[in-house]
Amino acid sequence: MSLRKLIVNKTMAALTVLFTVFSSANAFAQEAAAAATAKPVDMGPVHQNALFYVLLFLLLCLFIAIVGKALKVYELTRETQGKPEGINWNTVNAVIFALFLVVGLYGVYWEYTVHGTMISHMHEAASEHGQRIDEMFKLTLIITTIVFILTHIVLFAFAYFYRASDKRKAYYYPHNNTIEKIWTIVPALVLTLLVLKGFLTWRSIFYKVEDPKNRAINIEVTSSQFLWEIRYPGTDAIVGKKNYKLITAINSLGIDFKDKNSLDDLMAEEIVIPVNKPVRFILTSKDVIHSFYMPHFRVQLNTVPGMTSYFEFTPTITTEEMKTKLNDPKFNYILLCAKICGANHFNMQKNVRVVSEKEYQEWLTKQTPYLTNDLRKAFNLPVPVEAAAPAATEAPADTTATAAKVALDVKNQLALKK
Ligand SMILES: [Cu+2]
Repeated sequence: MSLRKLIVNKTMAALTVLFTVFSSANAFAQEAAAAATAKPVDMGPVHQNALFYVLLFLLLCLFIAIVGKALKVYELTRETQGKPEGINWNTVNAVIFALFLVVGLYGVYWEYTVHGTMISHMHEAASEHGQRIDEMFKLTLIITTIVFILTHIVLFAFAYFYRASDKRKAYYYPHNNTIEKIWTIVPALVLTLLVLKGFLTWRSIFYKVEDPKNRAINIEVTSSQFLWEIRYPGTDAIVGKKNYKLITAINSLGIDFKDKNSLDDLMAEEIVIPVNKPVRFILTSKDVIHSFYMPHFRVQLNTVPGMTSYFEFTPTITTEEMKTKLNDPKFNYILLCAKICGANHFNMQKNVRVVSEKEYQEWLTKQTPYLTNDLRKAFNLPVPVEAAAPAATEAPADTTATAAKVALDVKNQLALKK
């Protein structure tokens, strides 16, 4: 069979296939239209099906393959007829490169304007060190954006202007020491500056010299699946020791009450901190790694089981000031977990309130001590008389239940000592 006949046959076959596809699609469409008028079909959930997208992708591939084949047939026909090449693929590729550049740069612009505004939802940093972190973010973003745009313009414009052409011959240019030096030294310098700035910022945040006149308030935060437990130090300003071996039903943090510093420790439902005073968070975890994340203060540090980490910072804007600044009466600072730690990870949230020193002191007096009467009994500590009296008037069933629990805890403690 001659090539010409083969092509004619192929063209005929392709046309037949296209005709069949078109007519059957038409028939399906008519059928569907008939069905639609008879009984409306709910097409809503079809978009939620992964198979729908797989089929859509395959259909797209098929479409591209058909177009490709049709073009190939066209090219071969021209070749057999002795006509010059119909499509200059070098130009096509060059134009696609140029289009890619324009569309890509528009995508960058779109990202910066649409998603970039999300950065402004973070508002200004509400802590001293936060401004330094923001500066670093901005500087890095500016430098990388400039480099990104320039290099991409050069990359794609080069592919467009220097596409293969019969009119010119490629120039052999294998090596240039000057260019090599420039593109090695310039990035090295810029990166060194960025890393150095990052290093110095890190040091200024994590290696503070303590000012004895302005000591930080210690607050202990313990993470577990899926909650934060917050302990304040009480009047002695020191949070007492704890030991995971002492964890029981009534002592969920495993606090060691043999340590005198533990006796006045307070438990809080929310984090309340005074403005313009340094606070030092003592971070631990009971089960997996969580991440202590307070975005408005630019604070984030992992809480790791088996080790204690610290984050000290100074909040600079009270919650009330922020509410007026943002004109948002519902605004609240927040503590989140920034580590995907399990199924209810999303639930690890706590309110954070920044208040005046006076409000802070008032709030502190209202917090409940960690040391309950049950715990006093468990640790063989004297139970205050006024507290012991109401317990006696309790329903007998409750008293026995509590007594049994205490006995069990004492047993646990004894077992641990062994
Ligand atoms: Cu978590």
